[in-house]
Amino acid sequence: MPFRPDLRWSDVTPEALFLNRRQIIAGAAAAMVATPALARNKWSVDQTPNTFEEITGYNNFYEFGWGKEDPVTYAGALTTDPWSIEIGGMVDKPGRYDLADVTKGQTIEERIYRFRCVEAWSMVVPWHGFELAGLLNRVGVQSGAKFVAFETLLRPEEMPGQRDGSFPWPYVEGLRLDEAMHPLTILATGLYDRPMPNQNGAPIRLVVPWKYGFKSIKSIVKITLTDQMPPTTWNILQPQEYGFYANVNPEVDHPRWSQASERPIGGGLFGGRVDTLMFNGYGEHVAALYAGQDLAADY
Ligand SMILES: Nc1nc2c(c(=O)[nH]1)N[C@H]1C(S)=C(S)[C@@H](COP(=O)(O)O)O[C@H]1N2
Ligand SMILES: [Mo]
Repeated sequence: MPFRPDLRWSDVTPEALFLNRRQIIAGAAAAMVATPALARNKWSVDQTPNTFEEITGYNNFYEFGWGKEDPVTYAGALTTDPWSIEIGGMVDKPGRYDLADVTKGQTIEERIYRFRCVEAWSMVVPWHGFELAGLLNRVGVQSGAKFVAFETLLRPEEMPGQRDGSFPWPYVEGLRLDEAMHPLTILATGLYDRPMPNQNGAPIRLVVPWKYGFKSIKSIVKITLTDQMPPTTWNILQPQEYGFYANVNPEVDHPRWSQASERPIGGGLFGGRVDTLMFNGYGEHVAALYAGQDLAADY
């Protein structure tokens, strides 16, 4: 997001060099198998994660500015403790839940997920988190609820980007209830065995790995169950470019650039583009959610 694919010189690196890099990485991955931090669970991809520096130094968090390095530069000022989430709408136990209460009883797992931004860059991130379904089941989703709406903190004193009044703050996102209940959908509280860095959405953010990155809303303070499709920030701003679903789809281009390939961050000297996978490679788990839908219309 938002206005251009961020092309770099590394995008034009010849494919032969990229293949060479894959061999180097394969060797590095083999050497790391014994590291406990990389223990796999069934939802994790078998790919070497990006470095901590890459994941925490190149971000989109417009509350802190429009540049990729604004979040790492300015997000340190965000107060993340105390933190609570207001959970409401069509739930049995609405209320304001302290962060400790939100995570209570949930199993925090490592999930190594691919992450694909709609701008056509990608990373592999070793998140720590728990299934959103665990929290929704605990608060009790009422029958008739069809969607989950999320909202980010509104705090312009600490978030310089929010002083830009032309943007419809706070950042809002939403999922259909079946998407929200899917085991791949997590609330992440950390990465690389550390609490979530502020620039990545401390203290708790959504991660939906088969959708474009903008769905994975950061620093959540409100979750609402509803029977109406909720408004979402990028759809409000540019509805013809960003839909509600935003499933990663190499066959449906953004009106201003192709989504057929992506630039893995950290490609460096040998970096090149790789093919983007349908549902970001998670199709075997999520394609059934969209049976009968026209994904070109429901983009
Ligand atoms: N509140 C909020 N959440 C957000 C954003 C944002 O600007 N504000 N940016 C989104 C976009 S466009 C992307 S690609 C991812 C980036 O996550 P990362 O910085 O952890 O890689 O966060 C998403 N969540
Ligand atoms: Mo993004």
